[in-house]
Amino acid sequence: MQKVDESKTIKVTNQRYRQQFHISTPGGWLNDPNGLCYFKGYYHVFYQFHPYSAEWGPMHWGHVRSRDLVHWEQLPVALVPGDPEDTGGCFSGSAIVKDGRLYLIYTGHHYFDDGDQDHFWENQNLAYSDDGIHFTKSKHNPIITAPADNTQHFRDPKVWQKDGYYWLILGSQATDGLGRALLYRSTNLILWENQGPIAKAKVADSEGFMWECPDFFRVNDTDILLYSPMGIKAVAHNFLNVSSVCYQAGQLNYEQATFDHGPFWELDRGHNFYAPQTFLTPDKRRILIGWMSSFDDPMPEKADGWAGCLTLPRELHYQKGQLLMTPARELKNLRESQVANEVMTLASSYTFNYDDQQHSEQLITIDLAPASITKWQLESAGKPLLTLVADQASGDITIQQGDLTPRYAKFTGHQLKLHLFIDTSSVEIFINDGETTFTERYYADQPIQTTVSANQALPTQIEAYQLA
Ligand code: DQQ
Repeated sequence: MQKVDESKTIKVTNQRYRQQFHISTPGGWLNDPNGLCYFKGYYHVFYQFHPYSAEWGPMHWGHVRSRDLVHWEQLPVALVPGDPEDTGGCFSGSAIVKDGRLYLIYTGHHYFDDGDQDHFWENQNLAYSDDGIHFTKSKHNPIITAPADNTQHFRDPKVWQKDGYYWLILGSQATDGLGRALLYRSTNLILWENQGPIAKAKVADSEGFMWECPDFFRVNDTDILLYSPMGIKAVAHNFLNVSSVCYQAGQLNYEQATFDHGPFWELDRGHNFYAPQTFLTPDKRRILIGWMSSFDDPMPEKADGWAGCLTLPRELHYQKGQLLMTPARELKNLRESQVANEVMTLASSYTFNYDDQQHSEQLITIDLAPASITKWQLESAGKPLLTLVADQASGDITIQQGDLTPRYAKFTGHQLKLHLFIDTSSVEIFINDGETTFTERYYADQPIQTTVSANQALPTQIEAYQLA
């Protein structure tokens, strides 16, 4: 395998936006989470990584591991591109443990030699490791090449095991220009049979011209296809990011390779969420981690030699026809001390008054009344950086991030429960037990203050924790 040229890697020059408890690079660019798994006593997370600049470039696989899903240790780069089957990049993929060995299945990206970045082809490859640190690319590569009815978009394998077979779902664009998810089957991870598409867009503008980063898993007796479609045009308050994250719920018939599924829904309603991937913990919880950005987001941290981070791990649940995300229970281990615990009537405004709000967790439960309008705000140097407004009468939740256009969600019920994780340059907001999430970045050059307010007196409970 090629090696990273350590003399050319970019270094972090300013700590001002560095995250405290989110996975980010030691310096350089990060995008999708890859290869989420549990192997020999560690959780492993890999990520799309460009170590030589804070911009996207030839993709490597960066690597961290953790004993507890909360504290992460950087490891050497796992995959370096430039070998014959990944000349232009080691693109996204996934991991599986077989016979005590950790396997990575990833996309080899290749450019045609004409200088046009849109002129490429892709295949799928295998690498393995016995210690979970050092990886060898398989001599069998490539293990999958694109079928005849596919365009150049053919990437992001997600692998799992069921009923004596390995299964794999791939992001694809059919030659008719529509995004789809292709199912493959294998007995040995090397030879794969194409089972055909299990789901496909009907119209590119409303369902996507390419489905990136597909994932397929079962939660609460329901099969979920999760994917990141490109090219869906905004409709009212939906699909406002440059690319979306959607899911469809149903039942997969493995023998016939047919997926009987319902409509597709957007997963997270925030500005900064893309390309998530899931895995199963040893105690069988389905955990999701996403990229907390997207390609067109402003990222002021680039000036400091790094770019992008991953979301916190989130537990998935499927209830009442909806995929819910809640913070992984392990995140309680980040709590250092309780800094607020109040039962009160929220009359106009409450200001959190502990010191380091930039590394904290807040839980706010408000009993709503007809026509109540409640607001949570993060500001710095007198300037609002994030503002969330919940309007009981319309059922609208709106979030404003700086000068960007707002994002929206709907809510119902008599309570508004906000669960927030604030890190140096991000806020993840879990609403009403995971019915809605907003994933957001912010950039403050002065300490921040957070407030919650209402247009009328509302019974409210507030808890906050300093996070280490
Ligand atoms: N990012 C990877 C691709 C994937 C895209 C390249 C999604 O494999 O489709 O960095 O962000």
